[in-house]
Amino acid sequence: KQAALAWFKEAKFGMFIHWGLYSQAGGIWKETKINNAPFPGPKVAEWLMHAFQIPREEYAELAKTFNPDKSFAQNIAKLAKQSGMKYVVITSKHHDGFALFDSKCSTYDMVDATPYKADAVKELYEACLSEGLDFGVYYSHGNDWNDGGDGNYANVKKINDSLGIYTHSSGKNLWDPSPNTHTAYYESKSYPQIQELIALLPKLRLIWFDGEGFTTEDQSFKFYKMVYNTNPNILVNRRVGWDFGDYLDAGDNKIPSANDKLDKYWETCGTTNNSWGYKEYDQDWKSTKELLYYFVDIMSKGGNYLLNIGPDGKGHVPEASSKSLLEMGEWIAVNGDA
Ligand code: FUL
Repeated sequence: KQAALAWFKEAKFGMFIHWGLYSQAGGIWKETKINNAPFPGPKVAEWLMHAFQIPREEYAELAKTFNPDKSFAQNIAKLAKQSGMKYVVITSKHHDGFALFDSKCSTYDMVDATPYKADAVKELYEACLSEGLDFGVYYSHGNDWNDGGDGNYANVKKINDSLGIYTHSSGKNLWDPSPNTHTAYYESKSYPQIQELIALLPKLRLIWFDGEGFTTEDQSFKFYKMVYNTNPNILVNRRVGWDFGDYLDAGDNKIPSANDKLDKYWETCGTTNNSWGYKEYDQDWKSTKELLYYFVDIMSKGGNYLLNIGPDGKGHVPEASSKSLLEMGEWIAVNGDA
């Protein structure tokens, strides 16, 4: 993977995009802000289904109105380019289980379930390549609140307990779990969707896995190996689980201190307000100066900065964040990223 890692090291600054069915709700469900949601867990907008424990069928209704502007891909690719970024990583499937690409093994996707009827991942991929940007996908393998078989949690916990292995419960759909077993979900959806993405996007640079807490060592290794065997040029992040990733991350919005023993290849992913997905009422934006401070800090320690945007349901990027990103781009054009 040396060539792929050399690309990563050189790329330095990327755009993270959290976008999906939840983007339409903007962090508000039936007039209640997610910060006041009744159930425990993260209060970021993409956790809408979890925070309000929305039944799967009811949440899936959001697909019927998910119809972004056709220009979303060009606009976002252009924004990334002008902001001095070298690559883009979009949530091809977040924890809610909905795929933004045309999946053959599930109908819970952009083409089969929305009035948009087109493959949003492929469209963004093409727009990025034509801007000279590289492309990666985020994929929540561990968590899938629609198909993830979290109803099997009790059994998994029993087995793990007998082996002395800790079982994460946070982030699981225990309010309306699919009847699948977790293993059946991997076999019928998760593994095949990874293969689909690799086939769909021949120049894919990286897969940003997430939700490793419910993944066994064998399963994590299978994901890692599957990517390698299909296209060895694709990088895999640490969150594939069990230390199989090609590079490390410092944690969400975390920058390691200069005294930390830093691995050669690492990344900080960060938000521009306090949510990854679009949260209509969160106006607590980081200033351009603050973002540039993080940028310089990360660059000086040899890391990559994956800076997030959360477009709304139409695919529009909140003005405050696009403005800051463009100002960062102006600064980088003058001062460079090295
Ligand atoms: C976390 C997720 O739970 C968040 O929703 C977000 O995607 C962040 C980047 O990673 O694990």
